[in-house]
Amino acid sequence: MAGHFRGTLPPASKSFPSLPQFSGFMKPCRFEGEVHHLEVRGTIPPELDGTFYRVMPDPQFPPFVDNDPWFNGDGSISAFRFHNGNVNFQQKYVRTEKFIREREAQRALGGKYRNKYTDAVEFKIRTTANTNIFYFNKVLLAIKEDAPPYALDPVTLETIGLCDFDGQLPSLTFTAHPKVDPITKELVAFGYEARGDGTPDVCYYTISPDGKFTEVVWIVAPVVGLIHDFAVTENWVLFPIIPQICDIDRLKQGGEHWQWDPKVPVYLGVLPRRGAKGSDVKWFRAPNAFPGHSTNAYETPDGKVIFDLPLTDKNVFFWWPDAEGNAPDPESIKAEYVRFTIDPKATDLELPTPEVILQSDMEFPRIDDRVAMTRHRHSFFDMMDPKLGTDFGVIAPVLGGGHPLYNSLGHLDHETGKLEVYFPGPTHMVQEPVFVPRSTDAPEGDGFLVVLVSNYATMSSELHIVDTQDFSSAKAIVLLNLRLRAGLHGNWVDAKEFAAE
Ligand code: V55
Ligand code: FE
Repeated sequence: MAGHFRGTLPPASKSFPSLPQFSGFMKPCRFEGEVHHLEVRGTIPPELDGTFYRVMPDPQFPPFVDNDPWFNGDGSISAFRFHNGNVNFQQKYVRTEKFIREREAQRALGGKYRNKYTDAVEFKIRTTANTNIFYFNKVLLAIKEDAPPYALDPVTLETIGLCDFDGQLPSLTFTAHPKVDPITKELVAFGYEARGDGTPDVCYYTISPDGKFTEVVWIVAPVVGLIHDFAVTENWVLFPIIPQICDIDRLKQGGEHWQWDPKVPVYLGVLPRRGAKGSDVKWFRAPNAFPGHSTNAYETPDGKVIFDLPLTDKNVFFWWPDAEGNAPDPESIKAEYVRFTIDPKATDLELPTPEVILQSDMEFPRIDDRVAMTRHRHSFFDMMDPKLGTDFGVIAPVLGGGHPLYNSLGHLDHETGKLEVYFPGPTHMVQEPVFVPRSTDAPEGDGFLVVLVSNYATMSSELHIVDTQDFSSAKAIVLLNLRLRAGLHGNWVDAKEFAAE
């Protein structure tokens, strides 16, 4: 086999390694198919008319590299289609180049996470498309931040092909966290390591609702760090850099893409959203920490930018340690909910200490996307609070591992400071919620959360439907009778959006 692989390729294994990320609930699922008319406990609100799409990393074949992390699995898309109180389920892998060639070869060919020098063959595009599934301009985009998206048919989940936006995509990469402007319907996005592995180049772009690239700005980051999520306001774009650093020589030697660097600050790039030059970017700094997913950002009347997100001083990606091999105990990683107030015009590049808006350990924040880029009053997120009554005795033996764990959902009213908590049950862990408004003109935050839940007593996945006006219990629990692994991101696409086209 001609390729980059430097050693002797080990024979193909028919079993997954006995490691936490391949054990218990994390055993690869690998199921493709459909189940119609899922069993429902309770009543699905009739207002829910649309599809909840989500993606999970799910390796098609056992890896030939050691200790392959959760993040390196092949992207598998789940669709839950809601109509008239009924839910149909469908699941399909993204037909990436890697997936197709591995199926032909009947074995893993891709090597380590984001290290092409460890592959068994040379790929044109080696992405797993495993991080987000996002509806834009009539197609689903299955995205991982190391490559362009793959376009999928929203109805059949069939892969249409790699999406370079008719040749307009200027960057080799595309963020897994693009943002839609709810007013202009533009897609605002970027790629980092945009000129190839280990390059400090970031390419910022805006795409019109019908798919034309408008703004394109190339900027240079102060370090080759991980820019997983970002934030957009009416007039500004923010790029937070996680201090996980890429070194091209380490990659060439077959090492990890990322290494935690406790000496690198959190850089926050601030760029004018429209009409900017690359040199207009300002790189603000905060002390070393791990900035998590962006809730949202918006501007105040006096021209400041508010940016809410989880933040922890620990390396959340504990499977990529620092140069000395140090990584935190996963159970010690707790992110607080913070608010940065940024003056984009400031000449002092040290950011003021952010305000802690919630001390509970939280991640995967979501808002009512109708207020994106403007002031949000409500946010919804995953929380871990062991005091809520999780039965770790039941869960621990079948948990597997290699990913963060959250046992509840939070709803923070940012105006009153009130926190509400939804607890799905003592043998349950939650994935990322999505918010669905009750109606087109419902007030901000009035609607439903749809969340995929892992039940470790039944070893099956469930969808919980929670009314944001009543966090005491779920309105409906949809039983899947299948075990889906820990996933990353999902989105709701309302039937009205399909109908509008
Ligand atoms: C993340 C996930 C990824 C990745 C980089 O959640 C960052 C963050 C599933 O893959 O490659
Ligand atoms: Fe993410």
